[in-house]
Amino acid sequence: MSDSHASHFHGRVEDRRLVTGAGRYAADWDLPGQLYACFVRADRAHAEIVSMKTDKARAHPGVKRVYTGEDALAAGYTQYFVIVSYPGRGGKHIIKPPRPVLAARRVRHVGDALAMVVADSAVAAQDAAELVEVEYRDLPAVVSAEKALAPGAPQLHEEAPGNLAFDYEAGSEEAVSAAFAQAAHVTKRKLEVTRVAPSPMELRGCTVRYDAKDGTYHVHVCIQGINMMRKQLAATTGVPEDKIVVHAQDVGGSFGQRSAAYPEYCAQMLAAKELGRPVQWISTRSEGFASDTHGRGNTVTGELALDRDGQFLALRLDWISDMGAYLSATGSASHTRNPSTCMTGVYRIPALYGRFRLVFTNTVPVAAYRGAGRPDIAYVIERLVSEAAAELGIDPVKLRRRNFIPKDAFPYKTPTGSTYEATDLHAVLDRAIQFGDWKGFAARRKQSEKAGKLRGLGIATVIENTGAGLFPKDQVEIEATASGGIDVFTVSHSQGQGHETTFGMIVAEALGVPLERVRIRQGVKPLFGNHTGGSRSTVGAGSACKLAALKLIEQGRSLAAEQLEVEPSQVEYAAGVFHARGSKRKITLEALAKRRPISVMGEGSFGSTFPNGCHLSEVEIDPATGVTRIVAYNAVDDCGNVIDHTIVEGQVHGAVAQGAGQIFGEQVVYDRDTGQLLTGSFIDYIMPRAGLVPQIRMQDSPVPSVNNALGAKGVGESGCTASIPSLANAMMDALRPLGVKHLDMPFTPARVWHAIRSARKA
Ligand code: MCN
Repeated sequence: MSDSHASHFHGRVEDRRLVTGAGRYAADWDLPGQLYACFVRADRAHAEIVSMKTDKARAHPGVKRVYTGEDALAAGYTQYFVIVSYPGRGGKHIIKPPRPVLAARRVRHVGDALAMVVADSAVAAQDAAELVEVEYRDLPAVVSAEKALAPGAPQLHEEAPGNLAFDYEAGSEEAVSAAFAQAAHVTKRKLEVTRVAPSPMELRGCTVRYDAKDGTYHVHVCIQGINMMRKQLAATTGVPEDKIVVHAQDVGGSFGQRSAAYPEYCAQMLAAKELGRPVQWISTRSEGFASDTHGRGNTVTGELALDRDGQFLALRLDWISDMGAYLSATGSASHTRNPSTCMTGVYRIPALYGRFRLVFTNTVPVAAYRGAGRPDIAYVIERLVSEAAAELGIDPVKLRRRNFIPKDAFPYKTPTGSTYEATDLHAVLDRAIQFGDWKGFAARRKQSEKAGKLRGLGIATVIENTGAGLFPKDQVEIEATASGGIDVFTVSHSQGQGHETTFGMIVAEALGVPLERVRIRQGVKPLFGNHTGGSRSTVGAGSACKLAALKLIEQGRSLAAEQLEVEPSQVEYAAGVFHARGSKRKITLEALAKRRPISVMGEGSFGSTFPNGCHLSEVEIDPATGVTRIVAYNAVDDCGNVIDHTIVEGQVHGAVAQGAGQIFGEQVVYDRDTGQLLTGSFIDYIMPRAGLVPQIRMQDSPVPSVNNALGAKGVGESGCTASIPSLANAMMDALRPLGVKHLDMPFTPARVWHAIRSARKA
């Protein structure tokens, strides 16, 4: 992308607002008369609440009311929305134990909210919250999903015996067993996909106002889209969706985490109505670590069966997901349907079988996190493939090529029921090995060796499904206004993806008008459609933008025909102007809209797209310290037609940085005995620093999608999906020659150093 970059781009439309401090985030709402909430949170992982004394807190100056779990139970705010509606093994459905929005009688993770103090000021609320006295009876805690499944483990919910929330399977167990019986070689690994804390810059926050006149709740909150938020709030509170108005302007990052209607928001709804004043709550960063959903958290045993020639015969997975103490809206789909959808990766594997178990533990709930299961499955497949190549002494590129789904097999129906749309895997790989100078690696490794360093080359060839969504269609409304502007209304909400720019470009290009005339308005009209997530907005809302723009031209054509006194078929349109064919008569779209604003709706159902790519990475390890540097990163992606190259580069760059973060440092750690959160701040939770992220070089190798009006495939998550396996494979490539057989992420200096020392001793 950078190489062929001849962009007309002069910065994102939203950037001036955002970098000059003119953005409006959750904490910027300041409603007249607003009160402030502070949550009392569990300081332990698992305990019964024996008693709670709130009298001192209630007597604290400025305090209006203290809410507890009993209030949540009395209101009936105990249920929550979970996307998964499909059955699992044996036709059994997912178990959703109740979760009162303030924990009642029992707390199940450090940070579980059990009381809410509402006061005149944030300081008063916080001071009073410290006066709430809780007497607990401690219960044993379990923070590992595997341990939670073991007999005799502490039990979190009586509704979920054995802590098992859902037992799901995909593929054919029989076919896989038969294929394994024929295998000449089996590569087996148990792999950790660590639990991480998505850490958007903006802290989570919400302000709720209740309008007693019409019984409407106005919820000002950081979101990924209004519809998903309303649906969830309604599911918990029983308030009809049309009585919930969600307001949001700018959102400072989400990565899946802001899609949930968290319990805090519902507790605030309770208070805003009862107290008759708006109630605001803004999280702190440490509170966020203990109450914002985490991501990933899978332990996967994978087995790849190959024949004598290195052809893949079958893949078997035993996938155990740590869901935390309660189910989030998205986590259970992220760790069942999403990985099973792309379980064959980019390979023709005749037999697939995966068993996916979702498990409750005494930890923060897990939800979708950039990629939502796709990086996890790509990691498992790509590590197995590279390990198999090493075990068999086959070049990892050759092994991949040998097993790629051939170009003429697309659209390709996978054994787990997906239909991959067309792409050209060999073209992507060819370009990548040339771009990343695969052949020159041996010489570069020698150079590193001379300097006393270990060099490794990692490859990942990955595919993921994006698009589709909870709501079966996406709507966009466009209005040509009397003031000459083009207003575009969407319910998809940008959290940093630059939709004001790219959606604006789609409309501006379809209408042939300057981008400055187009204004993207997110979440202000209650349209039908999906939230931003699953890298689906361009495919969904973006396509609807194009269809709406084309419809606007058609609508304008009929109106212009009346003005120009010709048949509509005689009216031509170009660059904002309607002409009567064969005459000089014309009228602009602007002039038409001045007479009467023109409003149209574009809508459609757009299926999944399957972006894919090959990322080559090189690392250099200092064996004396275990410190690793990423010395090269070359990405080739097929995301179909690109709307804007700079934005796509930014998306890939950010996602690769997140992948590198997970591979080299990020990990949520709980004390395995007490269940205390050990990584509750950025001192202990290692975010990727600028120095970790190398220059990321990118090229595209597009095959346009046939599933949507733009020919685009999603790109927002693909950098995570590819970088995690690519970097891990690079690490293993560097360490394997020393005799290191296995290492899990994160590849921290200490872990790498220990692995090198143990291998040398052995
Ligand atoms: N784009 C493009 N050409 C394409 C595909 C996309 O120009 N062929 C542009 C789009 O128009 C959009 C951006 O790239 O401006 C991402 O588009 P898309 O792939 O459709 O993904 P979404 O807009 O649906 O974004 C969701 C995706 C997800 S799921 C997560 S998580 C994520 C991500 O995007 N969270 C982000 N990127 C993020 N970026 C920022 N800054 N902050 C987050 O929270």
